[in-house]
Amino acid sequence: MTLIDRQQRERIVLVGVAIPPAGLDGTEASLDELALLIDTAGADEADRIVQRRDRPDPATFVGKGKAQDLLASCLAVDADTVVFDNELTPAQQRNLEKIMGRSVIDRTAVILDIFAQHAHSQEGKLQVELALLRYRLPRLRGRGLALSQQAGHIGARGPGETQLEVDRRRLLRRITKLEHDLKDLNRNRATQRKARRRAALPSVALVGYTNAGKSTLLNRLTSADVVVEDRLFSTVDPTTRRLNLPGGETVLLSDTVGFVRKLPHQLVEAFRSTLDEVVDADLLVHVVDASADDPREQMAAVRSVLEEIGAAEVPELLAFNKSDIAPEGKRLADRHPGSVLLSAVTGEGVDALGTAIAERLRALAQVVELVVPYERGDVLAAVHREGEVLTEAHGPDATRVRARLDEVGASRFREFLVG
Ligand SMILES: Nc1nc2c(ncn2[C@@H]2O[C@H](COP(=O)(O)OP(=O)(O)OP(=O)(O)O)[C@@H](O)[C@H]2O)c(=O)[nH]1
Ligand SMILES: [Mg+2]
Repeated sequence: MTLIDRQQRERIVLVGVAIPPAGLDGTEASLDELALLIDTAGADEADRIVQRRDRPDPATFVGKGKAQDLLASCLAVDADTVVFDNELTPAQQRNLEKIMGRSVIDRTAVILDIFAQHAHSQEGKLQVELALLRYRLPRLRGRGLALSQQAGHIGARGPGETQLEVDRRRLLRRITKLEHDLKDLNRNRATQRKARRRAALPSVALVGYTNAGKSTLLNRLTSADVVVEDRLFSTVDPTTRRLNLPGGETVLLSDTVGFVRKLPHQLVEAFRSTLDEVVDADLLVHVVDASADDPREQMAAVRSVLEEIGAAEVPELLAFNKSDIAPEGKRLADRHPGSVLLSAVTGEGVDALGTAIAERLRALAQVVELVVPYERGDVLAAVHREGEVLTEAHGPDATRVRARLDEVGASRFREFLVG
């Protein structure tokens, strides 16, 4: 199921192509991250090649000359695999493998590989497998005509059908099965979410760049025992815990998968249901590693993933973490009004975060009471859609609703408010 051989540490040549608007600096930074990713996947960087191009070569991504340089580098360092930071089309990948005589993969494959290693829950495993198969499907290649001309088992293989078609069909069948199984699990998850909403507990999701300290913070806040590691994508399976805030309120706090630059869209698709926890949250705590080389770039990467999954509108509270090892932490926090500076390891600032979460939630939602006449089913539906209905009682000619609404909602339904 994996793409990188873990029996031994493979030697890898990294390739980054700067295509405008990306500059060489950004490409180097992205390659540094790719080096961390392949290290997490269990391999070592043996060499790296950077090129600037206006557009990718349709056949080989890099130009002809650069492809020869790349081959020379592979031979010089005795590389096992070449990893492109840019996403390759199946045809480019095939052509490059022919030239290099070794496997050529891209960043997407590396990330999928790490996820495959780290998924433990049933749902997580299915999601990763689905993402991997969708990545593989267009990359299936024939095993040559010789195989395809062999007589198949009677009934199993039609005349002249190639091994490639058989493989393709098998893959497609598996994909359909996975989609089906995941749909069942999704239904469960949606039911759980509804139950939580009925319990009327606000939900808060920890989001952020991979390795920012989300799991450490969840553990610190709720004494959960989520795995914490100094490597990328430690968390693939989300965990939710109850958290009691300083003001006495209880909220549900979820840990989620970390984000990274260029998170593969196959993964975002496959993890849709997990990521719905983020989309449906009342508040996001965006955890930022204040000790990172470029925290602002990581924040931008996180926000672009949030946008991609449709969570751009969810209110966000910035939490600058690792204050114990980040000399720049204070300056960062000052530059972002309303943010909190903390250390999930030493506990410094963690209480302040709890207070900030409670304040933000209070500002976001107030519990109001409405009386909606039966003929205004439209209003009742809108309240359900926009707010969180806590109780509903049916009188002789109207419904009495207690609901949590934000300020905008509360003013929109002004004429139905009571008390
Ligand atoms: N010095 C310091 N290290 C921290 C702090 N918070 C987390 N770490 C370390 O940062 C590393 C990553 O922490 P995790 O909690 O696994 O990070 P994460 O955001 O859950 O990462 P993924 O699940 O991989 O996305 C671990 O080695 C932690 O010990 C902190 O406040 N200070
Ligand atoms: Mg984690």
